[in-house]
Amino acid sequence: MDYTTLKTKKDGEIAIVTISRPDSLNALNSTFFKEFNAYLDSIDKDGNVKALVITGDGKAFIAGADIAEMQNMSKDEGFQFSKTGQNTFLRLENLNIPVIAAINGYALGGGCELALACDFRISNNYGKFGLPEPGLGLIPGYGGTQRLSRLSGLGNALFLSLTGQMIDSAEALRMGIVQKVVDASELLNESLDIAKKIIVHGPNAIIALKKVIREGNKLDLNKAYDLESKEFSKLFESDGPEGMKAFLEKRKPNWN
Ligand code: CO8
Repeated sequence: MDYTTLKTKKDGEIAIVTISRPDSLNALNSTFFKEFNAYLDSIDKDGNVKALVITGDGKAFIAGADIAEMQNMSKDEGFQFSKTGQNTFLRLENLNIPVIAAINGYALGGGCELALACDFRISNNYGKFGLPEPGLGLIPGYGGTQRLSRLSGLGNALFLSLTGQMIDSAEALRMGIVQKVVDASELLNESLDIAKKIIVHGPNAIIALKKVIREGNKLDLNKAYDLESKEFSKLFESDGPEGMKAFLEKRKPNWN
């Protein structure tokens, strides 16, 4: 498929997608959501993608949902636009491969929300984060109100969303919103290096980790421990035997 809002490529088994609407700082519109879902379909079909890196074209990661498209929406259209975004970002969050946001500039509103749906975030020193929606008379509508408070705590979520204040990457690191800050020239290489370190691990262990950490976070603690034991034990019938055998034989595991 030819995309108008995305640039896609692969580095070995790692897919890289660049959100590309530079004239509007990569603002998310309906076409983006259609194309991004088609792109996720293509990753599923490919069968040989082990990690996904998401970045933005130009000086922005994503400056939010497209305000020009939203301004004339009715209440019902606004609800639908919010649900489309929520469903897309839930799909992203639930992919069974690691997803890294490589944040190259403004990550505002819906752009910050997309980053929050990734497994973790690497930012360059130009990264800027914020939820400026209340200044537009809106609130975040792609799951960001819930993800930010779970990631960074109620105080930080309320502070950032009520003030609409933009913070830099150092502050985002301090709040636990990004996990690493690197020089601008290193952003993509560093993100790919991290992805490469992850994908040598047992593929079923990666799926189990994402499931246990993400689902466990929503459960009562005892139920979360049960989920951990269940997923841990299942690995004794998939990646575990080969991983442990390879360690004892002082060789790299062959996950096939
Ligand atoms: N939507 C549409 N166009 C945008 C957006 C956006 N979010 N952000 C920037 N643009 C456009 C500008 O209008 C401008 O277009 P033009 O050249 O035609 O005038 C172009 O991009 C360049 O932008 P600026 O000239 O403003 O660039 P600056 O470097 O001066 O400023 C900023 C950069 C600070 C990022 C500034 O552009 C800005 O404040 N952008 C808006 C940020 C924002 O408010 N984002 C939140 C949007 S709302 C949202 O995301 C809600 C998500 C939940 C939706 C739920 C569904 C209903």
